[in-house]
Amino acid sequence: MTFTQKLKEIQTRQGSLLCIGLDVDPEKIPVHLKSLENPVLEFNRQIIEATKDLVCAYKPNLAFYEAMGTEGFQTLKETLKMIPSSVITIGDGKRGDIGNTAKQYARSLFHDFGFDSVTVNPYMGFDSVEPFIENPQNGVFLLALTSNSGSKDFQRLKVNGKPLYEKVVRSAKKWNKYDNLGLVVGATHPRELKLIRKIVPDMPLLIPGIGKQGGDLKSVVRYGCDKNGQLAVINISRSVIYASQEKDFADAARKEAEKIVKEIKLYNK
Ligand code: OMP
Repeated sequence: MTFTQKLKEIQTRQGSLLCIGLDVDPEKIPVHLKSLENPVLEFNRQIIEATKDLVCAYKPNLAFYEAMGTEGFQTLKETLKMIPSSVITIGDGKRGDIGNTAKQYARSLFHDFGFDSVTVNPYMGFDSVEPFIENPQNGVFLLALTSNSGSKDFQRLKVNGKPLYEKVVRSAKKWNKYDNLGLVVGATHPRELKLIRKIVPDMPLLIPGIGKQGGDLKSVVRYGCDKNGQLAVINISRSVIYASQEKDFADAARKEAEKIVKEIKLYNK
């Protein structure tokens, strides 16, 4: 089964397009956890326990774990063990390097950590992407049009009359011979999201930027889904995992996730 087929199956079974970003900042976790041996791991355990029936994916951003040094790597590995196989994991490291080095990144993320999918920066071209996509079961989300304001600096520049991000989208479509390639499109660009979905009707789109970054959920659902109301993976990190920074944080995260799932269903009719 290819990554895209697996994603569809999981989204159907879970009845959800929501991806929770496990972007855990030790300074933001509730005080009562801070005396534990590994507060971040306990935080993740409780968030996962409280939300695992509401999501299609979890996306730990590697930066938050790398910033904790050796212990962070261990925490990430332990966190991955807690995520049920009924959902997808996305290792968000936005890697990108020459083929020989990319091979090592792919080995680390897919074999050592065991992620189902990863984010990759396509700026260095096909040979930097190839090592990630050679196994159809491994999913790859290429950065196309990112959610941040800096996305205009390069991604929107015109190349032969078309914006650079569109070139990335069309190249990804061509490279997708194993049905395991997807794209990252920020929720902050609804018009472009619609256009991108038209170019790639059958590819997964990872869509971050809802919540703290101000993206609009309704347009993300309307424009980001495929014809069956699937294949959009809508990521929300801070506004779910820090819905409360008190003892009730896991309950609060669940309530927030439930609210979002309900809204997605409403817009996805
Ligand atoms: P929140 O803004 O807290 O929901 O977090 C967004 C998450 O998505 C972070 O892990 C970002 O690094 C990631 N992200 C973006 O915010 N914008 C992008 O364009 C791409 C990503 C990503 O690849 O996930």
